[in-house]
Amino acid sequence: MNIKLSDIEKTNLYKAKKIKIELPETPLRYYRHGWQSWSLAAWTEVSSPLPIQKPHILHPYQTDAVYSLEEDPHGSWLGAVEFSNGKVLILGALSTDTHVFLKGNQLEGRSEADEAEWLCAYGDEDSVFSEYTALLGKRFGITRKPVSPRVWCSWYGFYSYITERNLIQTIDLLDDLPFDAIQIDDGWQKDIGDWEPNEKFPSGMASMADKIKSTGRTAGLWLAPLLISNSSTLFADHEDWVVKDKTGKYVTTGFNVWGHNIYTLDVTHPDVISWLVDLMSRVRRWGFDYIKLDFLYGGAMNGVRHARIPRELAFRNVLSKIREALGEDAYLLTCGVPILPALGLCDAIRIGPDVSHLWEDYLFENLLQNFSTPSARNAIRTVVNRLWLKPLVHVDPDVEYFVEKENELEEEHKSQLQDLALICGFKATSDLPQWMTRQEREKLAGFLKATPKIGKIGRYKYKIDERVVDFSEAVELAKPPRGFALILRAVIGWAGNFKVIFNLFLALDNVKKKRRIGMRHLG
Ligand code: 9PG
Repeated sequence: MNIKLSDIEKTNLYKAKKIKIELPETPLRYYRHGWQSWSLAAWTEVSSPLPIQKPHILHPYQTDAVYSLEEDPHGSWLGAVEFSNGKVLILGALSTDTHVFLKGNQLEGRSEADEAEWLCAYGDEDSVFSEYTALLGKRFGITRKPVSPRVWCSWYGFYSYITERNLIQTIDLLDDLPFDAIQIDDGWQKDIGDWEPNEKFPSGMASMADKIKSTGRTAGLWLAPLLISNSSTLFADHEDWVVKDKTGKYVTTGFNVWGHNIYTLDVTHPDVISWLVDLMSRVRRWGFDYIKLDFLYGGAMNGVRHARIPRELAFRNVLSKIREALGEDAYLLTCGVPILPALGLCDAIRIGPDVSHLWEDYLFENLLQNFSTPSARNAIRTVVNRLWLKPLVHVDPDVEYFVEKENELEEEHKSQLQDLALICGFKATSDLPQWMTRQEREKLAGFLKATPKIGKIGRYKYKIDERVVDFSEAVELAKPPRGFALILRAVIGWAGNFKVIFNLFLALDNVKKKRRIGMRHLG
């Protein structure tokens, strides 16, 4: 289907497998919307398009691998362009399994499935995005929970070095801080796929949930239920549940964060679905009512599945079974999740990459122009650019920091994270009470209690009560490297594609993490 911008009165809906809108002039900027939580969402300059993301080994982790090598500006489900008159044209799908490209002076939407429904709207940025949001809400549904809980999450405090003993100590020290939920993150399980407590949790998960609930809070638990490690018992027992590609090779769901090869379960396999349903019921029986499901993109990756249905639809179907098994009364946060297919089926979505106690990561951001790796700045950029999702679902910007210990963020950067969380209306931290000074503890308590009035005054500018906050600097994308840095980038980008080198890099990162939380600090 071919349309001209002049055909678009204000708002139009079309049904097509492929739709092309001819633009009267080359737009100034393109709004690129990444596939899953950690993928970049940003307005990019059409005159200097972003290069193909490096290193390639990270593509399955950070992008929709099907489109990772596309050179034209592109994104998942929607794309928007900004013209010299400041007006914005949005092309947004109301169906899963769709992708948008900017090819010269054409905005093009494509569906991997059958005909998709598309919204084209032209006008003021906020109003065209609101029109899209309103239609998405009608088609996909919105969260029914009025507010999101204030969460203490274990990840950035303990990483996977969490133990029952340290957690109990932390819970006790959180004492009267106004958290509604305490969520145990990665590190409690036997293996990816074997969702039973490991030897660091000798009392078991029901006992941990009881401990949390005895403080009057909701117990939360992290799982990556769609992933499977080749080291797990699940893999040994059910190798046939794993998604393979057309040549019969396992689809790699990323590199081996947990020290093994990580694959993904076939979410269309009836036995996998029953296994997932059982798992969700077990977690509820243990006593967890706040559930963070992570690395969900695995369920929508390209591959051969039992049922031949479009990959994102397959994922949406299984998420709806998961939701049903958890029950509407559970609070479900999805993470590492393809955004559109999750709408209406969860209460909150992580809408950016991981934060970190570092503002930026020179190697990834400046040299490789990779904006999906953990850093405070990367998180802020993508979250600010995804705030249009707020009317549909609670938007999780990841955690905020308050303590100075083992944290390299400047006060100003910590404040930016905190302000963004106030704007999102989703508050969380992993700061260890063991590390807090009295003032830091008071600051955190004040933040958790605050309910300011939020107003938007520009693309990146907000008002929090009477205070103006501006994220314009944070969202800027690092310019492509020049001179020697360009050579360095080529070498590092190339070297990073070798598993051995990448694993070495990961091992070093782990040493740093372990040192940072060093159990010596915990007494
Ligand atoms: C637990 C964490 C936390 C965090 C999630 C997710 O290697 N990686 O590319 C990578 C990306 C994200 C990530 C971990 C590793 O973080 O966002 O909040 O739950 O998993 O493992």
